[in-house]
Amino acid sequence: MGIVLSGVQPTGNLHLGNYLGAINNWVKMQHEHESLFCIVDLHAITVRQNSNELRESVLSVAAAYIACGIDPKKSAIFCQSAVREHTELAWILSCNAPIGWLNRMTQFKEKAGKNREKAALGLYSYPVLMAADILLYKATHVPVGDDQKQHLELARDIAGAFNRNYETELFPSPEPIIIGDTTRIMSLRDGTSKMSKSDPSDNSRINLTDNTDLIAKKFRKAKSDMEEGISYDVEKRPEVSNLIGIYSALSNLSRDEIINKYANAGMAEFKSDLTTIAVEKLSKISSTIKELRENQDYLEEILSAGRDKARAIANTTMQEVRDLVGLR
Ligand code: AQP
Repeated sequence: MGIVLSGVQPTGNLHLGNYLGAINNWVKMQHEHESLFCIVDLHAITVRQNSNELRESVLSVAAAYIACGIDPKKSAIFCQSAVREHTELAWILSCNAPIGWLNRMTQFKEKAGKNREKAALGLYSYPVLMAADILLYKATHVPVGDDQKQHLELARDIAGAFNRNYETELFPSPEPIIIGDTTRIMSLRDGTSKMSKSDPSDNSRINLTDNTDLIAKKFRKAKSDMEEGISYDVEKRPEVSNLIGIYSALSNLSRDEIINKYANAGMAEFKSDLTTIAVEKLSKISSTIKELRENQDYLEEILSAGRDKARAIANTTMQEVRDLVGLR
């Protein structure tokens, strides 16, 4: 049995990418490991957030975790900023992380874009805070989508650097768990960029709270191409390949089985069946999110219990870290 840690930023509506790339795997893993699932609001503020929306969004993400199948009796669900040790450890780790390692992070380059000089320091050092999130609980397994692989490798390097610098074996090397063929769900409007909460076009993603009509509309409007039929080729047909990937992840059919199934069918039939499968999977999740969202007291209770469980572990680790570093 290991320790599982993962999280999502409360930056908007959770979408199919968050579900298939991350949360769906957490649900399975919580039965095999001690699990902690964080709502990473400190990561969210690396870009400007409205404070009221941020506070509310933490509750929505907690509701989504539970609706997707995270069992709060088994797993701790908590808000990152409620456990102050995350930021304390992040500072200490940042003193052990060479700038050269951070300079390689592609997500910073993508998110900062041309405005790099004006990007916040927190956006740049975000991966160090993520390393702290993981190492604070001595997590051994970190289930994430493919987009987080580089940050996980950095967390492993930072764990190694700290252990070497302080001649200790305090931090285990966290293993990235990236499961299945469909580990990066792409935008429905552009098959070369990932499905994302912050994409200005709502049509680019399927939100976990979308109703049947919206899901049908979004898949109907999803970009495809001029080629005949259904075939998988990420380079030449990124959008169609993404839809096949989504179909496969939702149905447990392999890509080849899907391609054979629609060998003589058109795009409209394929998209209509994809809608049916998505609605089947998501309608229960979306109605449970709505129900839970109306029960704020229950969500607050879950978050408090999760916070207490997380704090107990975080406290012990930080004491060990302070002793090693020589802090009073
Ligand atoms: N498109 C995706 N496909 C597969 N997995 C994904 N994840 C996110 N998008 C996809 C996985 O979901 C977990 C939580 O991600 P996050 O919300 O904390 O941050 P993110 O990766 O930056 O997601 P977004 O939607 O793009 O958020 P914004 O727009 O706020 O930056 C992670 O495990 C991630 O891999």
